Amino acid sequence: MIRSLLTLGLYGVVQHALGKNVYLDWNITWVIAAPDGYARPVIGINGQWPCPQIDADVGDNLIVDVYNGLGNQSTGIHWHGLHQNYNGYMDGVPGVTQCELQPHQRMRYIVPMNQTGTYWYHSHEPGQYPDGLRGPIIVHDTVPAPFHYDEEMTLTLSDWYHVQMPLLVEDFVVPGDHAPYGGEEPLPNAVLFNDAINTKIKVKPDTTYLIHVVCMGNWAGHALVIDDHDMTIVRADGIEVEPHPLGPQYLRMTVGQRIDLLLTTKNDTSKNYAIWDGLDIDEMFVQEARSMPEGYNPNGTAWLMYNEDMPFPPAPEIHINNASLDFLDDVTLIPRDHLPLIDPIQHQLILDVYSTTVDGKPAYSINNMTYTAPDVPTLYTAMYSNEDESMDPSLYGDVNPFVVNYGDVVEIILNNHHDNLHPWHLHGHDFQVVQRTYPYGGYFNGYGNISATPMRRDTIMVEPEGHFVIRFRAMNPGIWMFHCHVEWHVEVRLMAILIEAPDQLQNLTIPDDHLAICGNNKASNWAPLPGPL
Ligand SMILES: *[C@@H]1O[C@H](CO)[C@@H](O)[C@H](O)[C@H]1NC(C)=O
Ligand SMILES: *[C@@H]1O[C@H](CO)[C@@H](O)[C@H](O)[C@H]1NC(C)=O
Ligand SMILES: *[C@@H]1O[C@H](CO)[C@@H](O)[C@H](O)[C@H]1NC(C)=O
Ligand SMILES: *[C@@H]1O[C@H](CO)[C@@H](O)[C@H](O)[C@H]1NC(C)=O
Ligand SMILES: *[C@@H]1O[C@H](CO)[C@@H](O)[C@H](O)[C@H]1NC(C)=O
Ligand SMILES: *[C@@H]1O[C@H](CO)[C@@H](O)[C@H](O)[C@H]1NC(C)=O
Ligand SMILES: *[C@@H]1O[C@H](CO)[C@@H](O)[C@H](O)[C@H]1NC(C)=O
Ligand SMILES: *[C@@H]1O[C@H](CO)[C@@H](O)[C@H](O)[C@H]1NC(C)=O
Ligand SMILES: *[C@@H]1O[C@H](CO)[C@@H](O)[C@H](O)[C@H]1NC(C)=O
Ligand SMILES: [Cu+2]
Repeated sequence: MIRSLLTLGLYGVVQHALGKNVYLDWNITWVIAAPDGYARPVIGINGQWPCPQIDADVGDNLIVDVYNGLGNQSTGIHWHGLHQNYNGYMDGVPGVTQCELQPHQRMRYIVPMNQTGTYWYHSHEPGQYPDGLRGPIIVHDTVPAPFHYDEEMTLTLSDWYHVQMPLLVEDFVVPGDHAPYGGEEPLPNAVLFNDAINTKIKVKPDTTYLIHVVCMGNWAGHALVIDDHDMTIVRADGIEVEPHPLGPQYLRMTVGQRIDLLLTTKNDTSKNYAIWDGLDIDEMFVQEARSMPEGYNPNGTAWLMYNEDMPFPPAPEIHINNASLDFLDDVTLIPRDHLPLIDPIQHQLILDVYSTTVDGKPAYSINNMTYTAPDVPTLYTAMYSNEDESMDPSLYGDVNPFVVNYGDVVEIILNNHHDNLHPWHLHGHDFQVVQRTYPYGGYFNGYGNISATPMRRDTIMVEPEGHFVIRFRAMNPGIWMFHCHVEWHVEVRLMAILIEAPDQLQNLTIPDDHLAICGNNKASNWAPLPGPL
């Protein structure tokens, strides 16, 4: 006993001593940019857009001072995929873990870089990140990776719009013919690779690259193909997996997901090769009974550039529309640590999701309730109530609150009663994906042939009229969003709140600068109490 305590203490000290601070000073402002040739105001950082990639080593502390220089919009920055153990007030979700950071206000985020792999940051102000406020976070390991590579690169994928989100949202969240289909999402104007079109990625011959692919778009899923090159998956959402060569299968990613790939270039530098990104029209656009306008191109092309003097060929013809089953099923990946199925479950949550209307406007419901933003951030409601009160879901209002006890093995079953797919993201955790149906695979009706070592990730797609089952252990007291990552669907309130061990939150201390921004917020009638009750 004494020995293990000592070891723990020492481990903590060593970790602290090794880690460094990665300090960033951000002024968030409007910048004019033309990623696809069309100039428009986008949200950038320190006068730059694309927003910078953050690189850190595992064990570092990321410290970001954020000043909202936008003038006309509030913000809040979320660190997608980073677990924030006992640190949930740094999760960056306005209305949930903090007040909105209003124009001319500033606040500091301190985020431990405690996981290796590929993550990203983005605004969590509803509808904001597709206007540009997003970027990759790469957390490097301090020990050599279990797989070989020579060089690293990042590839971001995104759909892109010419019109700013507030205007698009105004047209989207209206009563209309398309209800109850959750509104008719506007079609993107472009497909971006590394926030540009016609992107040429210079590569060296006979070199193995570790490619950090980050899917940071608004809506569509992406199918990624690199002509005549095999790719091997080594991480999904930061979780190392048994190396999985894609072979003839396609890689499909939803918004929010990250995949780390190994790719070895050819010896021969006489040719360039197309990279194809097909937006997921099959299940996302067409299901909405939408007809594409004449000439609409849902595909983007970039290139692996071996030789700038040689031609840049068109993308290969890919038969993606009839080939849903040719996508790699990410549920078949095996985590390298072989963490066994967490069992038995202690708390099962069943979420039945419908698209519906509220006051005639498109909305989604979970168990017949639609999320309504609270006046006080839900984390503060939990923290400033007493332990017993905090466990009562009715304390939290219409935020689809799901209260779980500390240490419980939680299973979430999500039945998607909508004829469209949705990428679900859980903050504060990764989770085991116990099962997921194919499209129209029906609602939960018992377990199928489930893996003894299930895949873990933090964002998982549910297919139309199908379901998924995920599990995790509730060891991270906090208030965590569980939501569809499609920003259109956040606008129509497709979200729930996991209220995890709220009776352990009373002794957290919210930094003064986080409380200070609440002053003239929506939560103006609310003043934090001096301490726990
Ligand atoms: C932020 O940037 C804007 C635009 O360049 C500038 O006007 C403003 O003074 C900057 N604010 C801070 C606090 O750096
Ligand atoms: C906010 O300011 C930007 C930059 O000037 C402008 O393009 C945008 O239309 C404004 N948005 C709103 C909602 O007023
Ligand atoms: C770091 O990760 C370990 C293992 O997942 C976890 O036990 C610990 O609480 C984490 N610490 C922080 C500060 O996130
Ligand atoms: C590259 O060239 C070297 C030497 O010519 C050869 O040994 C190697 O097998 C080649 N690699 C590939 C991938 O063709
Ligand atoms: C998009 O790519 C697919 C697959 O290669 C192809 O069938 C389709 O014609 C392309 N669409 C357009 C508009 O180019
Ligand atoms: C998909 O379409 C291609 C080209 O039309 C065809 O060759 C292939 O057999 C089709 N696959 C399936 C599963 O229908
Ligand atoms: C939810 O609403 C649907 C449709 O209105 C209804 O059929 C169903 O019984 C309701 N479910 C619950 C649990 O109330
Ligand atoms: C269950 O899944 C495992 C791993 O995918 C597979 O090897 C096995 O054959 C499956 N069993 C049945 C009964 O389908
Ligand atoms: C906070 O309270 C919880 C339970 O009440 C306890 O487990 C935890 O150790 C406390 N943390 C600190 C830093 O006091
Ligand atoms: Cu969705």
